[in-house]
Amino acid sequence: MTQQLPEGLFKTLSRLGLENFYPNKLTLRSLLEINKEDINTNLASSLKEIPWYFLRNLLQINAECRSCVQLPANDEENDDLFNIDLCTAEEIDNGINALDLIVALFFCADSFLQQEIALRMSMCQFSLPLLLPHSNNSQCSLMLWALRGIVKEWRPHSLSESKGFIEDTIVEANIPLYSFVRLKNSSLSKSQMLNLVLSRGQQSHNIFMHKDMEDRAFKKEIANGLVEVFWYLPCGRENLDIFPEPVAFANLRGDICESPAQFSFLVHISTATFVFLDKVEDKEQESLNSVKNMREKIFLVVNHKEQSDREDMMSVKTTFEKLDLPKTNVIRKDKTNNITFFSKKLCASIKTSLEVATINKITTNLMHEKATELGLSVDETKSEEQKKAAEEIIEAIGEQSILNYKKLHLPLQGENWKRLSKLEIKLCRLNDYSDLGIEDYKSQLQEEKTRIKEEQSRRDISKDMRGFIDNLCTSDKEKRDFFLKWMKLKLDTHSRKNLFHLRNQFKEQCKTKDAELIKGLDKALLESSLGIEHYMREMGLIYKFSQKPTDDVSRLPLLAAEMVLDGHPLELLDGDASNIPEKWVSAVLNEVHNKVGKRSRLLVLTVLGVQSSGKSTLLNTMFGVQFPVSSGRCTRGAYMIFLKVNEDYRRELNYDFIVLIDTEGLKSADLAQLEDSYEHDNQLATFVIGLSDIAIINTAMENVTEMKDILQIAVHAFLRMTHIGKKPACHFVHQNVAGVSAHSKCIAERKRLLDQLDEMTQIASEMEKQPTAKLFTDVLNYDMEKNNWNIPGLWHGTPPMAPVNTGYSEAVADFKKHLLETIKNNGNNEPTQIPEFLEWMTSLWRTVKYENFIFNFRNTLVAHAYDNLCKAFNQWDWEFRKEIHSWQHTTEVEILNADMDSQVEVWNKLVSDKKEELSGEIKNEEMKMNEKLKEYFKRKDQRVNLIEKYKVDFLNSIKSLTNEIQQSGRTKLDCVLELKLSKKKAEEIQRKYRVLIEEAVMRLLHDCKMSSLSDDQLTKEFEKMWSASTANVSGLEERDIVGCILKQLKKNFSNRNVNQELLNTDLKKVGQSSFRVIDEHVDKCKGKFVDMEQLQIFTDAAIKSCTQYLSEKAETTEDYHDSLTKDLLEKLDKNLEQNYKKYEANTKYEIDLKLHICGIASREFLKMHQRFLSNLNPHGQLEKYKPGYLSDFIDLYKERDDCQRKANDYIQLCIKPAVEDFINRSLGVDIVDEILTSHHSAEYSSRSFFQYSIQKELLLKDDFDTFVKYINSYENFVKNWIFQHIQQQMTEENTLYKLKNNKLQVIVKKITTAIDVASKEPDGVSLPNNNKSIAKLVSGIRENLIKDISISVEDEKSILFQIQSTCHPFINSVNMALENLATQLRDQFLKSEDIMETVRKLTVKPQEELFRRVFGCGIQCPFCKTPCESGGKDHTLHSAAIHRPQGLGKYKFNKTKRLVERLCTTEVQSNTKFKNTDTKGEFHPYKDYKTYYPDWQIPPDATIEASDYWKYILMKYNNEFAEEYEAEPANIPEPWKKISQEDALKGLKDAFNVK
Ligand SMILES: Nc1nc2c(ncn2[C@@H]2O[C@H](COP(=O)(O)OP(=O)(O)O)[C@@H](O)[C@H]2O)c(=O)[nH]1
Ligand SMILES: [Mg+2]
Ligand SMILES: [Zn+2]
Ligand SMILES: [Zn+2]
Repeated sequence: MTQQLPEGLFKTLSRLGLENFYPNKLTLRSLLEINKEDINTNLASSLKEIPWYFLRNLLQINAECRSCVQLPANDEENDDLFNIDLCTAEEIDNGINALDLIVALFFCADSFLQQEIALRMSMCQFSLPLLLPHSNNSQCSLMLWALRGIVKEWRPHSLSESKGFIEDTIVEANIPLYSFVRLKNSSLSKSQMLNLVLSRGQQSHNIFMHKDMEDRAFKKEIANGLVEVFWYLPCGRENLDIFPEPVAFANLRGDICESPAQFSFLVHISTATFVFLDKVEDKEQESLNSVKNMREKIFLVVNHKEQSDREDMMSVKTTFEKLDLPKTNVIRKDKTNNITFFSKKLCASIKTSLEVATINKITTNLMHEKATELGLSVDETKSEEQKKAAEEIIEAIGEQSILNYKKLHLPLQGENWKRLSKLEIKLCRLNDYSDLGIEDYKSQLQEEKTRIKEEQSRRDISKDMRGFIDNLCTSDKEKRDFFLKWMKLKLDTHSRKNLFHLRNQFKEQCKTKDAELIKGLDKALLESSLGIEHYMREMGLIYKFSQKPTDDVSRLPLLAAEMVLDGHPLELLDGDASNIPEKWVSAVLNEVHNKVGKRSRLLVLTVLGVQSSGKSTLLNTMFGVQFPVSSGRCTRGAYMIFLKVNEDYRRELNYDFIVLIDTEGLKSADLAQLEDSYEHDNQLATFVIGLSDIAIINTAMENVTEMKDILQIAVHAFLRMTHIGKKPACHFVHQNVAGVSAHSKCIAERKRLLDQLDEMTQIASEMEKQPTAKLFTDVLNYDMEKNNWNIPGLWHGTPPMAPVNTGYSEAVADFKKHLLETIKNNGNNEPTQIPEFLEWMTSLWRTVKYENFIFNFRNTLVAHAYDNLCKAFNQWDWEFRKEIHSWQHTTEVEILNADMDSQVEVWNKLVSDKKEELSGEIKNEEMKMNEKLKEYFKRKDQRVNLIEKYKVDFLNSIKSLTNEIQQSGRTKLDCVLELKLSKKKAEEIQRKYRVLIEEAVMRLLHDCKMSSLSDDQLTKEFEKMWSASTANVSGLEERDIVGCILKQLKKNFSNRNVNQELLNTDLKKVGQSSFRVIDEHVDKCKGKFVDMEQLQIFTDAAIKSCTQYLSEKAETTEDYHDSLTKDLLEKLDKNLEQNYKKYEANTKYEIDLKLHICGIASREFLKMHQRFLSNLNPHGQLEKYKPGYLSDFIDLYKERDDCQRKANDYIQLCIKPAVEDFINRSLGVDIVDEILTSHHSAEYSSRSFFQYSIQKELLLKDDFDTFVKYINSYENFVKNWIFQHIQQQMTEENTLYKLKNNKLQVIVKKITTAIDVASKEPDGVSLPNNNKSIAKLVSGIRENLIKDISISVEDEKSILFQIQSTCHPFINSVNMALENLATQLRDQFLKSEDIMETVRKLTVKPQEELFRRVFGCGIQCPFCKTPCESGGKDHTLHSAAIHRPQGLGKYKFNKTKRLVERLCTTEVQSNTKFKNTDTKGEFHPYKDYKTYYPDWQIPPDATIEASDYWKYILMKYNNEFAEEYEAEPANIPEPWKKISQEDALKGLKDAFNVK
């Protein structure tokens, strides 16, 4: 391609580095990408940079962009002044002719970029190309298409009076054209002359480029033959306007002989053609002759120079005669009059010619025709087909009203759609239900919704819509873009014509402030507007409502996705209906997500501000996009444009797209008087701010009250966002602030602004019932310096002739640069991808529809983030506990192994040292956990920013976790000490008798040696002796458990003024029968409402929970300890504290209740103590050794080797219990670990998932009794559930056996090693093989195991009594016996089936660990009794994913006794009221439940299906529940009856975000 280019063109293009873009390969799309260069403000430093610099600046409407054609002079290389070669070479490389640059860019730009360039050039008030020379000069083209996008407003003097104005596409506006051309010899510059003609006062501006503009002029290489055009437009003020009517000027570059076609074309379409000349050459004569038939239109402008020779003047004269020109058609510039004077003369003559009424005005048709006739090409022909297609659709509109047309052809967005939107709001507000029950009302609305949806889905796609879609469905993107552009152009023209009057009327009426009229007009305007967006909206609705999408319909999202990626705007919020087509937007954006390979990190940038404050202009200037700009738009809503980030820039910026959201219709001054506008604005602002990463608040300082309103709205929105964890960056843009002093002046202004914002924040936070925010900076990261931007006014002068202010463009560019840089440096948070964006969109919109935004926000992203944190927290929690359990284990063994002969004080000291150590240990773990939490909140992948506000909860949880562990750890140490003391007592007794027995055995042996006796006889003798010696063995003394408990109870009341006498009851007698609440238990003051029944229910539950605790404790093999009673009473206190105050129960109640419970406790604990003592009982211990002593006796008598038997006894009686103890102490942790890593681990991972698992299981099990248990004895139910679960898990694949066996192996190995070590002297030599070494060996073994297990010395002594063997055989025997023990235990493990039994004996109880993990705070919803499932140990707010119909929590209507079918989640959004004991029987609105239950968070259900689960349960077991609760069955709303089990399960899954 490039080879065929003419040399000149090729040279120019390649100098500019554009050769690869020729022809028309440079796309607008590619220029819209966010680029590294966007923040580059350096001047172009090489020729190849020039085009890009120019385009970048032009797209930002910087009127200085043309100055880049000249590179900065390179002084250093220029020191050789006289080197001529060098000079010229440099000249060439140093710049380019500006016209060449523009022509080159038009050659390379695609049709859409051409339009964009033209539009921006026109905003800069540059001349525009009308005819573009073709490279090979064979054909030039008329740039109708390129100019079509330009729309201007002006006020001709004929309309000055009426203040009317005209708005039109400039090329279609029928404006008279004056052409300026020149001959080869012409010394006057037409461009300069035109600039002079068109300049007036301040508005002097280089519209046309001319030689004198630059220091050095560069020769035109390719721009000859270019015709530029410029439109002069009046503003309607005599003193400012040069011409009273619009006038167009054309300027042909190069002389006419070079471009005869252009010349001829211009003469044909112009009102007048001015030919500039000094003299006429022969060839030119011919050219001029060719237009002789239009000679009246030709004017010769002759420069009469001083030294002009006669010959030149003669040539002019000849021409004049030959053409037979009227005399007035020659204008002579004399040497005396200067150029300005001459320009005035020219101007005057144009003015006169304008006054001629019959002046011919050009039309696009005429231009098109002439161009074709003269063999010029027209750029528009390329898209002829699409033009026709668009016209066809427009023609179909015809003369009918737009309203009518829309009804027929775009029916889906009509009344039904609006009604549907209203219904959705109603469903969220539930305000005007009448006599219907609220659930019924809700269902009714739901049904209407369904009906409308069905109705909508039955409509066929209209012919026009089909046409529209068909035209978009082309694989050729260019064709599609052409079609869209044509549609837009045609629709705009159509609307302009139709809306003109309405708009003017509207403007008039706004002054009168007649709200009714304004409302009417506003409606009329909305109804009459029709743009592409309406067709696109319809497309979305077709998709939304189609129930069984055909192929045609299901490919629509893909189509729209392509368009989004091409930079077309997508409607996000339909402001007409106040709704978002969620399904459609999601489908489209998901397609986008897929199309970009699921890498769609979005940066969302929104601009908010008063209508017509220049928001769209700002975005357009900043990013080169085309949001509709106009002073009279009447659309509302929000549109978004996706801008790709350039491939190379993505890594750096960390985003793939920048999404711009432009809002329309916010706080439009005219509409402010309409009633619902404030709410509408609030919705819009909250919604878009919630979606944004960056929000720009655009203010035009002109109107302070308007600005205040907008700020107020924004502050509300920001406040809401902090609550839900979003913190968009916020920038204030102050428009129309200029001047150098602005900055310093503004410091005061800004301070004032900040003060105002602070004030608004306070007001807003009170309104939102979130009074924590005091300052604006509490809500946002706001920096007075960095977040305020002053932007000078857009226009430099008075429109329409004013160019864009360079200051404006530069300030905007600066702002953009700053934004991109901060984005780049702000890599903290994980960027949002499309799916998350959609999630936000849905949840924000859902919440916006409710009145109480803050309390109603629900978002699965937040829920997920929270759930993940809970999971992590649970894991840390367990790690913490495990660490402490393990420490505890070692310490307990250590204490038990402490020297038995020491004084009690020594042990006390040991234990208190250990308590210190424990504190240190715990502190350490606490620190670790805090660190983990901190680290977690630094993570980038968990969306921690959303859950920032829960951080405090979790920090507190760590604290209370620490306290709890500390407490229980200390108690355990106390218990061990207690155990040790009891053991000591037992052993002392045991020792006494052992010595006695052993002496007796020796005596007996001595006696018997005299005679020879059989085994039987020996045994008999032994028995006699045994009975005699052990006859008086005393048992251990029983402690006064009842007394202990009573003491604790008194202690519990010690700080309070109660009659101690009351407490001196005989505990043994109380608590035998059930506890009844009596009148003396409550203070029945006047007017107070006390519900005795509720108090009884509460009391029963409290007692139940205590007895549960008691039986758990009493089951263990441990001894009673005072801390158990203390814990019990504390538990009860906590329960009372949370609940009983509201029942007005008094101290007598408390005393009676506590006595009752302590009575039960005294019996349980006594049993426990007795069992413990009987396990330790010295008599029993001695009996254990009886067979041993007997064997010893016989063996001694017979002088048999006792080695093997002794070794076996040693293992069985000393080692085995220790081994079992070891397993019991450590197995609990292993079981928990096992369950937490098994395939069921998820169920315990977080409270909400646990709830989900249980409820799912319940549903599938489908058993009424289980439901009753779950609802009414929740705690118990959960415990049983867990226990059963453990049982099941432990049985599966012999898990328990495996775990036990693992432990066994560990300890056996340790023992083996201990034996090995003990069998050697410290220097490694074996112990001598004698009898004495055995004692050494045995105590050696014990000492080696001192950290692992505890072996009783007393037992050892019994076994080693009179051992005869020598050491080495004994060692062998011990090893063998140990092996046997292992086998024996293994067999025992395999056989043992009672897992419950095993689990009960464990020191660390797995069921308790798991229960603690999932049970949470145990608080239940005050309305429906659903348990709280918030995470952490301490949380500020209780919450539950789904609530239940209140009847399930035993609520019934007073009158009818029917179960209440209402859901708290519905009531909190309605106007209903409740009364209960908390409200002292007064009615209180549900909406303000926080007054009574500030620590509950009950948001409305996200969807109507969310509570299907419990609706289904109530529906299914309505009668059973009624019977169970002694009530009448609930009134089930009709639609609930259609809910199936699958629906219920689905609702459950949705509510818990389980996929
Ligand atoms: N005088 C003046 N006009 C402006 C300025 N910014 C925008 N405009 C014009 O105000 C009108 C409305 O602008 P637009 O961007 O559509 O405002 P939006 O409704 O906030 O999006 C357009 O005609 C703009 O040309 C400005 O700073 N000064
Ligand atoms: Mg706008
Ligand atoms: Zn509830
Ligand atoms: Zn809670």
